[in-house]
Amino acid sequence: MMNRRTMLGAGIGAGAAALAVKAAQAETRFRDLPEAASTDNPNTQVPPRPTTGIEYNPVVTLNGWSLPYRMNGNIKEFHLVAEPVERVMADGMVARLWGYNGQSTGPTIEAIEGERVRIYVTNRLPEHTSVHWHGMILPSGMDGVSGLSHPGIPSGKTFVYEFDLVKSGTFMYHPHADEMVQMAMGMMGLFIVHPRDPAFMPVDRDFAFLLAAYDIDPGTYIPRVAEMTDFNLWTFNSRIFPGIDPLVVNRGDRVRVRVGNLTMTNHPVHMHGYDFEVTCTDGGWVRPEARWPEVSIDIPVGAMRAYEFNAVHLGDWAIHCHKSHHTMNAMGHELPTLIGADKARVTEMIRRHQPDYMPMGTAGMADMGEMSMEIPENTIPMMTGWGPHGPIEMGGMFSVVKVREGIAPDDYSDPGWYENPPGTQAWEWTGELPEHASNDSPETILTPRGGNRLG
Ligand SMILES: [Cu+2]
Repeated sequence: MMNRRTMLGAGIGAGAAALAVKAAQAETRFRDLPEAASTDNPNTQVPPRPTTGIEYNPVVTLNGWSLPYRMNGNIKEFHLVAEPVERVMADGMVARLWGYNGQSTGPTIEAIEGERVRIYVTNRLPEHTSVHWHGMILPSGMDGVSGLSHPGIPSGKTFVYEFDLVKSGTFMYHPHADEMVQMAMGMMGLFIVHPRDPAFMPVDRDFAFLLAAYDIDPGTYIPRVAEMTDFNLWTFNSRIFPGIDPLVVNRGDRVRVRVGNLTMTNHPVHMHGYDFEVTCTDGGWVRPEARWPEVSIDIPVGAMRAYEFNAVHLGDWAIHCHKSHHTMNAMGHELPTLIGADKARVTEMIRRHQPDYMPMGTAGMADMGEMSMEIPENTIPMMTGWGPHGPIEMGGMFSVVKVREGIAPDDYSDPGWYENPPGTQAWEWTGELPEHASNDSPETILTPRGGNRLG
C-alpha cells in the first residue's frame, strides 16, 4: 500500500501515471473510448500540472482526485463510469455507496475555458442514470435531465455528452435521474473550468470539495435513501473527521477554497484565523466591487461558493460547518439531555448488575470525545480526533487549514501540528481568584463610567 506521502512524492515527479490510479489496468472492453480510470484510494491525490497546452493550476480535491483525460484532435475526452463503490469514510468505517470510477464522491473533471469536451458515461448501476452538468451553459439536449433532455442511460449502456466550455468557473456534476436515491447514495463530483488566461484570478493553492450527507445506521453500511432531513453523517467529499485531510498551505500563498453543497440543507462553512471574500459561485466570478468580507460562508443547497484569502497567519486553523450537529458523527442525534441530572441512584442500581457502568453526559458530552465507548462495528465515534493538546471532540464536516513557513509549491503532505510560539497560547491562571468572580444576579448591573465593578 502506498501511503499518502510516498504517493504524493511519486505523483509530482512522474505525472499522470503516478496518480495511484489503477488507471489503465487497461479496460480493453472500451477499445475506442478513453480508458475508464478508477481508484479506491481515499487519500488526496494531487494532480500533475499540465505539461503541454494552456497553463493552469490544477485544483486539489480533498480526499479525491482528478479524472485523467485524452486529447482526440481538439476535443478533450473523459470517461465516467457510474457504479457501486466502497468508500472508506474514515479509518474504521466503510460505506457502500454509488459513485463514479471507483469512488464517491466522483473524480474531479478539470478542463479549460474554450475547450470542447466529450464525456462518455457508462452506467454500471442496476438502474438508469444521467449526468447533469450543474452551472454549465450548454445545449439543452446535453443538460442531463433524464426524460427531459434525453432518455435515461439504461443500465449497461454508455451515452456521450459533448459541449463547448463557454466560461471558466466552479461547477458540479450529478445525476438527474432517480435523484433522491442516486444523490443519497453519493453520486456527485466537481467540474472545474480553468480560465483561458492564466493571469486571470491566479492562486497558488486551489482546494475543492463537495458537502454530502448520509444516513447510515451505526453498524450498517448502506445509506437509507428515503431520508429527507435526519441525516447522521456529514461529509466533505464523503469523508468524516478525522478522515478528512488537512488543507496544507505555505505562508504567503494566495489560496482559493471551492465548496459545493449537494445535501438537503445549507452549511455555513466557517474558517478560523482569517477573513476572506467569495470570489466565485457556480454562476460565475464575482466582480471585486461586489465582494464583502466574511468569516463564515453559507453554502446554500444546490450551490457552490469559492472564497479566497492570503495565507499570512501561521497556525492550525479549524475549518468546519458551523451547524454543531454537522461536526458530529452518527449517534449524536437521539441522545437525551442529561446535563444537571442526578444519576447517582440509578448508577448505583445499574452497578449492582454491571459494575463497570459509568454515567455520562451529566456535565455535558465532552466525555464522549475522550472515552472509547463500546460502539457497533463499522461505526466512528460521535466525536473524535486527537490534537496536540487533547481530544478535539469533533466529527463530520471538520478539518484543519495548516499554514506553515517553507512548504514547497506542490507539497500537500501533512506537516504535523503547529507549535505555538512562547507566549502565544492560552494559559492557566494559577493565582488567586476574586471571591465574586461571577454575577448571579438577573438584574442589569451598570458599570460606572471609568470604573470597574470588580475593582
Ligand atoms: Cu452543515
